[in-house]
Amino acid sequence: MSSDGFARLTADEAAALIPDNAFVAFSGFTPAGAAKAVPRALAERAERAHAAGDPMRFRVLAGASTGDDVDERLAQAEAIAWRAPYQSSRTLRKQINAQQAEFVELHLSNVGQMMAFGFLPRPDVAVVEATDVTRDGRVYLSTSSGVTPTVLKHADRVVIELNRRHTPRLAEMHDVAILPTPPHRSPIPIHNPLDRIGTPFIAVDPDRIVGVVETDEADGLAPAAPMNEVSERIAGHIVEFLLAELRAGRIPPQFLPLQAGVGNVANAVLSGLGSHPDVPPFSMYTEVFQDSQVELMRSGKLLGASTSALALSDGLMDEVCGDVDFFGERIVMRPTEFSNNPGVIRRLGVIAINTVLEMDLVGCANSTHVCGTQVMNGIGGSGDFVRNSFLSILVSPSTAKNGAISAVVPLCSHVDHNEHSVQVLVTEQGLADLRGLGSIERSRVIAERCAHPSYRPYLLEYLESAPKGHIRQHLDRAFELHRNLVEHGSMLPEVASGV
Ligand code: 0RQ
Repeated sequence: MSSDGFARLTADEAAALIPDNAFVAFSGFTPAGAAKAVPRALAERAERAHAAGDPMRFRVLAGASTGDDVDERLAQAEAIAWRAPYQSSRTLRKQINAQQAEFVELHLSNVGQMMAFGFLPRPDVAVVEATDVTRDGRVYLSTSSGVTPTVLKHADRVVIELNRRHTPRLAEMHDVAILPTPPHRSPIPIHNPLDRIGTPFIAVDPDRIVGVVETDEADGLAPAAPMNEVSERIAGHIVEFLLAELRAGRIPPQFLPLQAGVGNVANAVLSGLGSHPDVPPFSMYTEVFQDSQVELMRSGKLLGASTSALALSDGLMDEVCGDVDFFGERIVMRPTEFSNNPGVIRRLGVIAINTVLEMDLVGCANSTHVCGTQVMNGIGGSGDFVRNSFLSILVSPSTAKNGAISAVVPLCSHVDHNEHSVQVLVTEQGLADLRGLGSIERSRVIAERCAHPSYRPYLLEYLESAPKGHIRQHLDRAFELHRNLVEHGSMLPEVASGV
């Protein structure tokens, strides 16, 4: 026994406590704070069971995507039967699209309350990475919060991965609270991104903690990909637009909190805003704190950030964890039901910038399904922000796969965000401000400003030749570009027609 009073287990011993078909909840929001040693051991155990002819698959939940040790490794072991609410693993994606694993895609803000309402089962086992656990059951989380507080509240049994790599001072960034179920809710008292409403730990009944596995491992996030010309051009359009809004007085002089999705474009927008002398210092209310934000915070341009995870590459994580005196008062890590809370996002007036796969002439957008059938990652937190933000900006390169795919299509093959929520669409070609436009005007602006020149004439012809209606659509041609792609490997009309 150690000073905290909990049994020390090897990862194999902890994995042996998890039976076939168990509902297992892992900590993690991106690779940040994800369980590591136990899911690896669980994958090996499943492989041994399969080799012996025995079934062994699990229902898996985490805050969002995870590190490779959870989704990728367990999927390689063919050990995931069911997954929610989001994933980004290549192997698991293939299995979901081949219907070998079930995938329940959810708005991330909803996951905790769906468990609390009984809409999702209670986890049989929670495997949670922490920096500390006390004899009376206080669990101090590591580099993410996600859905872990709710999972710890509801799981039958808890295994702690005590990761010595992360400083216990991460507690200074955590603000843990759990929403009560209706009718016992009251307004959430977050009036500024850095307001704190909870405690730095989660209190768990110590009798449910079945053991502690000691680890010493980094989250293993790779550094952000360098910006490219397309993302810089998209960022340029957004920065210009936001500055014009600021000058017109529609964005107040102190600016408004930003949310930016993951990836290249988000990095380019943040660095564009960060280096522009006319943009005042701003704050963020977002779900992941990423590499580009560290330097912005150091420079004083980023005043503070509310997030659900520190999704930082290892070197920058060391920098942040090594200077908690500076970062501790500028970063608040919250459970996703708060970081992505629709009411708080609307109250704060968040400006949301998210990436989509495709956008259509109606103003709808698809974040999740290629050609309406093949899931990429999931809706994640994008819906929480798109629907509730002060300004909702959706971006995409105008083409994918070397021009074979147009991101602007007559009708999205799957809709995650509809025209009632989407306000601004941006590609490297230009920016379509859809606020106040009727549907025909909106369609023209999207085709003219956002479509790639190789697809623009097709889209304009499609629109002008369509039967009149509040929305113009050719019911027989709406998916012609998608059919071209499936049948000829390219959406390009001339490839499809053999011209
Ligand atoms: O495929 O990697 O094989 O080349 O999709 O596309 O352009 O690299 O962009 O990595 O940002 O992903 C929407 C998936 C975009 C992501 C999506 C192909 C393209 C490439 C990836 P390859 P890019 P990204 C976070 C908010 C939903 C969740 C969310 C996502 C691959 O942003 O999952 O927003 N979003 N969370 O070639 C077929 C198309 C395609 C296409 C691109 N139309 N058809 N393939 N690709 N467009 C909120 C926070 O606060 C963080």
